[in-house]
Amino acid sequence: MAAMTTTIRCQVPVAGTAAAAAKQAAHLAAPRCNPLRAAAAQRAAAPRGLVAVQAVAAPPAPAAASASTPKSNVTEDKATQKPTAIITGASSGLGLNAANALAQSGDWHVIMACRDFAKAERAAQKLGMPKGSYTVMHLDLASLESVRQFVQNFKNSGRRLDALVANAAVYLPTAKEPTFTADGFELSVGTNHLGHFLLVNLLLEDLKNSPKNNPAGAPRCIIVGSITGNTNTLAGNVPPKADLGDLRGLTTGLDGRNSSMINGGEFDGAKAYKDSKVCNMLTMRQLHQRFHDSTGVTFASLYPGCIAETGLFRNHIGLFRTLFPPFQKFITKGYVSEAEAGRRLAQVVSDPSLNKSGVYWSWDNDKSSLWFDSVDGALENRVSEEVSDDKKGSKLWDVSVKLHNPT
Ligand code: LMG
Ligand code: NDP
Ligand code: PMR
Repeated sequence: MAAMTTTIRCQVPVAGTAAAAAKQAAHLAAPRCNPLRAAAAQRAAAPRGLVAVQAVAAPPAPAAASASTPKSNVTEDKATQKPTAIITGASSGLGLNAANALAQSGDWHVIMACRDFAKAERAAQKLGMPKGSYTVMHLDLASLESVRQFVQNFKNSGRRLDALVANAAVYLPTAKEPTFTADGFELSVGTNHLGHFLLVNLLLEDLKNSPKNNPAGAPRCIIVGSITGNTNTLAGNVPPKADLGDLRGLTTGLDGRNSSMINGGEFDGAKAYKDSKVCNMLTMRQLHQRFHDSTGVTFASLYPGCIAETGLFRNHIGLFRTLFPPFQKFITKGYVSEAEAGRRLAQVVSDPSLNKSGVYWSWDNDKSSLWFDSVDGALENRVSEEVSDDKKGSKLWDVSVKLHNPT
């Protein structure tokens, strides 16, 4: 194992076994070698690869802790610790309100995985989240190195992991030109999909090893999706529509040299966001198919409703931000408050009745259901043709693995 560094060749994992999950994680643990940053990556490659591979293969060794990877601060036996949920992007909107709902329940310890420490702490205090019910940890999904460092820090903390929520996202509807993550991926797909893809893979083993005595009954991994990525809905038909095509842009690196869009087309920020949501839902379905049986982890996605006042729209024009909430409240009736959306996400994390894996959950705001299989207000929803295309999902998985670990 110790020989695994960036030089390892990417192998497509054998689907459906826990060993495959561990192997997959070990491959992904090696840092991506961006040609533009080859020198820097080379300098940092060996130690980082080794640390991450060790962490995946065996329990973290406290002796290896350094200033940036703190020593275990939880010494209690994992089985007696409070169940722990990691929520990315918990400094505002949906993630913050879900963190609040879980923390206030008294049943969960929440790790708020955020790029802006101070903002997250202020937000938690403003909502009155009880001291000791949460920990803020640094995570910038726009940097794969930060993702790996976060995982290392979490493992070193000695905490158990019962739920992982991939919630953070950026939406850049007015951008004329693409911007890129530290690793050179278009920012929306790089953050919303590729950062989370690595995070989930590196933490799958911890979820699998969860002591299982949590309110949900089994460990859960939730990836937030959306209606706008599903073209079987009216909202999903507002242009520009999501469409991953044959993934030719993603295959060539999404770095703007060939294309910054997954389908190889011209840059469009609104489309890139919707495409990233398709990736989120496809990834959830792939995780379910590859790992549910072997790990016992429940994988799910959701559309929590249109939370029209969150920070997601910070980059939209002022007129949109003014008109969008009343439009959703009074015309589409798709509006939901941040607090209610947070409760919905918390329900998907913690409600024992929502234990079905591979599901995309939604709620019917006015209760006149178009959908089916109602469980405690949450409905098992249909996804679009593209999101239910498991061949495409499998290809997305393989290309995403390669992007994290190119040969
Ligand atoms: C782009 O604009 C933006 O340019 C981009 O920045 C990004 O935001 C992107 O998708 C996000 O949208 C899209 C633009 C063009 O839409 C608009 O926002 C313009 C507003 C047009 C106003 C129309 C009148 C509506 C009356 C309400 C007025 C109240 C307040 C307005 C509030 C505005 C905020 C939203 O969009 C269009 O082209 C307009 C038409 C889009 C309708 C598409 C519907 C297609 C339906 C096809 C049927 C599909 C069947 C599906 C079946 C599902 C059944 C379950
Ligand atoms: P917000 O902008 O309020 O929250 C997004 C969060 O993601 C923020 O905490 C933000 O951090 C964080 N974030 C952004 N970039 C990064 C990064 N590089 N690293 C770490 N964290 C990052 O939006 P919402 O609450 O609306 O969005 C949350 C989720 O809900 C998203 O997945 C979105 O797609 C989904 N969603 C939203 C809907 C809506 O109507 N709003 C509808 C359907 C789905 P910071 O505070 O530092 O900016
Ligand atoms: Mg949309 C019919 C219901 C409906 C719902 C539930 C949403 C949700 N939207 C609906 C309809 C419409 N929207 C219609 C008819 C229009 C044309 C006027 C419209 C427009 C629109 C715009 C311009 N809607 C938007 C935008 C955005 O910029 C948002 C977006 O697409 O971000 C990617 C958005 C959204 N509409 C929604 C939801 C949930 C969004 C937020 C995006 C998301 O998180 O997926």
